[in-house]
Amino acid sequence: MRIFHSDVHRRHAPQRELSGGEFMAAVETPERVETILAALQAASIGSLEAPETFGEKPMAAVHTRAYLDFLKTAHQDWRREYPDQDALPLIWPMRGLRQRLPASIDGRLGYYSADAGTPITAGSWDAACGGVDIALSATRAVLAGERVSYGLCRPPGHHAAADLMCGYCFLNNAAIAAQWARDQGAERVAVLDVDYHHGNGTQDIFYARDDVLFVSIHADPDQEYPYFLGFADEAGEGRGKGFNLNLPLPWGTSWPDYAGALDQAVARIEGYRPDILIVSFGADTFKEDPISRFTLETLDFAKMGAAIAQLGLPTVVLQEGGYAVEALGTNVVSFLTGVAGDE
Ligand code: OKP
Ligand code: ZN
Repeated sequence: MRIFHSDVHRRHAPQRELSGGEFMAAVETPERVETILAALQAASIGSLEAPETFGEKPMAAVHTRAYLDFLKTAHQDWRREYPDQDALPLIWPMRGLRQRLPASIDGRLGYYSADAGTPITAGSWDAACGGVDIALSATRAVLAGERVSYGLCRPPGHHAAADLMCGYCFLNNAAIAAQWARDQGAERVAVLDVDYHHGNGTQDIFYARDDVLFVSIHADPDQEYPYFLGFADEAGEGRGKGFNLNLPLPWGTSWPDYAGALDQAVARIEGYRPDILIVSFGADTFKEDPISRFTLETLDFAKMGAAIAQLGLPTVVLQEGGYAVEALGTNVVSFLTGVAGDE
């Protein structure tokens, strides 16, 4: 298995995040990647490679130009107004307010975000671009004939929409990879999102399209972040009707119920006959995850991977969440071992 990683993610290292009404130590940290790398090396599960550079064009096929330009200078613009703090929004253009882009950095932060839980630091843009390069390098490897590749993306991407940052995500690595695979000639692309949280950004980006199927298993948004998307009745719209499948599960879900949902997800993907499968993999379904409430165990990730491997599809695994840092590397290796099968 070809594995892609780089150190540029370290440039995104928010110290604190706003959660539960107070500033807490950030959970989406550079240590996440370090522990995964260490476990990958110990397991000698594949070759570690540096990503190639793809530039902004593949990003602009998914995100708006205005959003990319905002992100690129957001922290610099913020620093003209504020001392050395991470940039955070505090007001959004919600019901009854104008959908109009203001000049002020506070206004623009609100316009281009969906929550106050996604701090922008001086190096966030560079780190996010590095994540995209990793995702695209992993996708290129599979398009070139590798059966499975893994992109150790950080920051994660699946909450980011065309012009919204959200839930620790800035650029939607999986969506950019899916679109790029289409542009490289893949006719049908399936995205399977098994992160604990619904991939609202990915769903939104492809909601009206039938050339990218989005299937997600996640915590019920009635109980869990992102709260405002990810319900079972969201099936797609227009040409995309029938090409979005949400399988929400309640807090406390353990392997037997999870496996049932995974069977449905796999059956839907099989019926779609995609040329390539992109997996948004989050290990935050783990029982000890500090911000999540499913109860999967380390060996369940291997079963999850094996169920996905049964599809026999060219498969790109991209890292999303997973915050139980001590077990994170082991959980990722468990999953990848399952996906790799007998290779
Ligand atoms: C990103 B990914 C907890 C707040 C949680 C955002 C969670 C984002 C998860 N009090 N805020 O899907 O793993
Ligand atoms: Zn998550």
